[in-house]
Amino acid sequence: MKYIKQELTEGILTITIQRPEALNALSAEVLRELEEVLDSLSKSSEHKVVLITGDGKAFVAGADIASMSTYNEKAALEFSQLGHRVFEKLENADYISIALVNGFSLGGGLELALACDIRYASTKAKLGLPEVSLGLIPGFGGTQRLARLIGVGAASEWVYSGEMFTAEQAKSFGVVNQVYEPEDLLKEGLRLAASINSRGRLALMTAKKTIRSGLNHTLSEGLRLEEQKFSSLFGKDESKEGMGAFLEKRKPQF
Ligand code: DAK
Repeated sequence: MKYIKQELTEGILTITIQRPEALNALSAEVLRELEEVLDSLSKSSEHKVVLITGDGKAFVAGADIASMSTYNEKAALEFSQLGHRVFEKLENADYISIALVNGFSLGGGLELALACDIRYASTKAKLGLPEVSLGLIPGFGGTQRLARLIGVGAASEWVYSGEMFTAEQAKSFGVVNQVYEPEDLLKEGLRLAASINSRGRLALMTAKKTIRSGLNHTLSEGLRLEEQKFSSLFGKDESKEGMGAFLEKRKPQF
């Protein structure tokens, strides 16, 4: 693969977007490679948690402006559909994804992070949706996922101003979960990943699906969904082991 590196550290997979000469900007080629990696991960069902980061000083500085500048409406629609398809695969994947936002995370780069389940950022990160400064709007889910994550008012500030925010500001908006010094980002990401990895896969995936589907329902429908998903775990090997281990005062083996 030219643009995506995959690395295992203590059993945890890190996917690195690697196109540093363009600050890891997402061209169609980069998106297709990412899709290939996501497809192979979902086929193998090997990982409960995956880290995603960028090489060099950027996480991802956006969709590739050089390619986009040549697009007509049809090509732009195809590009947007490609991005949506890839990011939806990530969002709905059978593992928990953690974005390690090591640097610039702009436009499509922030949208990639928003499709992940959890975001940790380095103090060096700068985040934003600068599309309006290019005469565009976010095209890989930014208008929808950011508003769902932080609310319409806050998302409106990000989308309409096109400004870049520091990692601390992004944390205060709720865009990122935690902020760490650059040298600690991977270590903290691996620590969180190891914690998630020690939990039961079925419980993790059921929780993820319940949170994600709940967003598309009313509260009352979401609560009914939770009843169903919660009860579906009873009688399963995993919950027998989890509750049994608690009662036997030992660590569960998932
Ligand atoms: N695309 C292509 N190349 C990029 C890039 C990008 N998004 N960002 C940076 N680069 C390239 C630069 O052109 C430069 O290339 P060379 O000149 O060396 O060949 C190299 O990366 C290093 O960048 P700089 O020299 O600019 O580095 P600085 O540290 O000075 O500045 C920066 C870093 C991140 C502030 C700056 O590079 C910058 O402002 N980059 C653009 C950020 C941006 O506007 N990102 C949002 C892109 S728009 C849609 C689908 C998707 C989208 C919208 C619609 N539909 C199809 C409807 C999504 C849109 C976006 O993501």
